[in-house]
Amino acid sequence: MGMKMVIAIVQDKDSPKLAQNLIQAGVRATKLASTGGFLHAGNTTFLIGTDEERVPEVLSLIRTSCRSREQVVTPMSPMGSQVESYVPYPVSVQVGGATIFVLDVERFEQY
Ligand code: 2BA
Repeated sequence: MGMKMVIAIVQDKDSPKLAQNLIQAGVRATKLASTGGFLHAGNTTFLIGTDEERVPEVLSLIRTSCRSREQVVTPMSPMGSQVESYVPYPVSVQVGGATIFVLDVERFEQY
């Protein structure tokens, strides 16, 4: 039976709920503190190694535990902007409920 690695990047706000739902379903996971490259804000990455046949269940647990939100970002002011009339105004971005990669696991060992 094939094994998959599900990598799910979720918002910090959703991570306790997802962790709890995974445990309840008997799905093993590792949580990593991560940082979004664009927002430079904290998010959480879950590494979930699971049998191939449980992947749909895992994806549905993620889908029901996480939701997308609008986040306001204030862009950094350009250099020297303090002398001129640069007004950095906040822009809103939609941050997804979860960004998911499903990878084939070539080999799994535990010692
Ligand atoms: P961030 O990189 O902080 O991105 C947060 C949100 O900002 C993104 O939400 C997207 O709506 C927007 N965004 C990101 N890059 C952008 C760009 N170049 N131009 C305009 N808007 C941009 P999501 O797409 O839902 O991504 C949420 C988080 O998932 C990301 O946080 C990042 O940590 C991760 N992620 C998304 N796509 C990824 C990928 N292809 N590889 C690795 N990590 C990814």
